[in-house]
Amino acid sequence: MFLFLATGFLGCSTEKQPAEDQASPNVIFIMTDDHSFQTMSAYDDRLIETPNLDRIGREGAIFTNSFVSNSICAPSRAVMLTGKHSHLNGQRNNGERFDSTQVTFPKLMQQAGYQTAIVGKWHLKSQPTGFDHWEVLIGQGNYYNSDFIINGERRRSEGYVTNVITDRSLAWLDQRRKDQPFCLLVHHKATHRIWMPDTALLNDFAGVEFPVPDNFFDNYEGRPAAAAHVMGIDRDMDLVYDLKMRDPEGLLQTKYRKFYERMYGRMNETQKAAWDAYYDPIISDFVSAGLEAEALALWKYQRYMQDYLKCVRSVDNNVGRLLEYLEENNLADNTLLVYTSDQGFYMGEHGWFDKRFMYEESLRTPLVMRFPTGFGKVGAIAELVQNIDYAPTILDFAGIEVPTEMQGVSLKPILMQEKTDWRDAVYYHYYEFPNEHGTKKHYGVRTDRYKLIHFYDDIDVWELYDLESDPREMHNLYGQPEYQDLTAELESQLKELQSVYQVELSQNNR
Ligand code: SGN
Ligand code: CA
Repeated sequence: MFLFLATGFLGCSTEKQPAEDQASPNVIFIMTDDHSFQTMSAYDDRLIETPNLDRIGREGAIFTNSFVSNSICAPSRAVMLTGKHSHLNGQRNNGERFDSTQVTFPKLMQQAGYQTAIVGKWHLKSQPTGFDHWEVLIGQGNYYNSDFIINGERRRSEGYVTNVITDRSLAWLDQRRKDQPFCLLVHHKATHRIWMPDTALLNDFAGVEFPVPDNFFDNYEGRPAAAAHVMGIDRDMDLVYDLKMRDPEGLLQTKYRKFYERMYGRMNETQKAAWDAYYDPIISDFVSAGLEAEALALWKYQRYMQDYLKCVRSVDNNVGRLLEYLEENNLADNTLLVYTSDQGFYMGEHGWFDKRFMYEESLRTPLVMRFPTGFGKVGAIAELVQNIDYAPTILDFAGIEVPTEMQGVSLKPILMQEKTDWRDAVYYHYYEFPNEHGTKKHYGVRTDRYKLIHFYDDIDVWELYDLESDPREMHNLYGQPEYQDLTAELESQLKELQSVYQVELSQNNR
């Protein structure tokens, strides 16, 4: 399958390897954790500029309708590896253990002669399989001086985790065998809660007042499942833990002081000094301001944006380092480069942080790709794509047959502008309940214009949205007489998808 032309160099980054020498493209799959499309400027430039992430899409393709199938971490990772929905790959929620004997795209690539590696967040409990090299964080990992399991051995890596994951990825690229194509998964911890910035970026965005979403003070009318949330910036975002207000007297109300102390405590003296120099004045201003109610909620939103966006900037800078490396090492032209997140996130829309809901902000996820020379269209792709499609797409680019058991489909025909019948709806199913954010179990269907959701288990509520007239999903149209026909149509689309994807709506797995 591969053209193995011995180029005869090892570990010398100045020598050029002609891209044509290798018939099969390399793959670099970068995935962040909880990075919202609202904070990637190619999608939305109100909050931050992300020149490096945008560049991937500009030189390749940007998917403007990219969705996940279950908006939470471990399930999304299992979908990404297997190309199957959660009920078939077995990873319905974060608590389960991934069955690592399953067919995954890295395994198939390894069998086909690729060198495979993963660096960063794994979160699937079982040991990674299908990788020649793996160095993964333990559980969620830590922002500072995190521990990694490197091919089975535990080691602490000093530094800020986004920089460390990039350093380790580049180190692996340097020492890999140069006569084989490779597939490298770079899985960042950022931008996960509690959004701890790199000390080097703490002073970025100084004095910036971020625009507040127009539905920040949502009252959840007509949406009881949304009303039952535990992810409100006003009520549930913790001053000390989430917002780093480590007041010296310990008077601020917090449920999680000891968790924050643990994270703060991981920093070395230099890191702590930079941290305190930035946060201490904010803490004293906050304590003396005595904010309440709406003013407090808005202050929290601004602080949340400050921290979150610095984590995004660090991702963008580090993706820039990786892009530079690919150019310097003559790898840019024969590498399929993918950037995505395990799901989207709320930037204050509906008053929230976190994800899980089938509403747009967490159903969508950023997705940009840059292609090996000769492949792929440049520009915006509006087709409805989903994370079940990643594995088939990568295998297809690598020239490896896509197993029929994978439920996603390769995006390559769209990218090659080959005429193709494409899906007109995506299926979604979220299972983790009870959970710390109160999100009920639900499933649903989304077409290019409409969305039908059924919340179930300890609740039985349907929601219907017209995304054209109500992009913020504030008006639940379900049950209104004029929408009866549309509802029936969407219900039948939903049933059809459940049948195609082999979903059994039994009591425990609806
Ligand atoms: C942690 C977070 C939650 C988050 C889940 C899932 N709490 O439990 O806010 O929803 O992870 O996130 S924290 O106190 O530990 O930060 S996921 O991305 O891993 O699915
Ligand atoms: Ca996540």
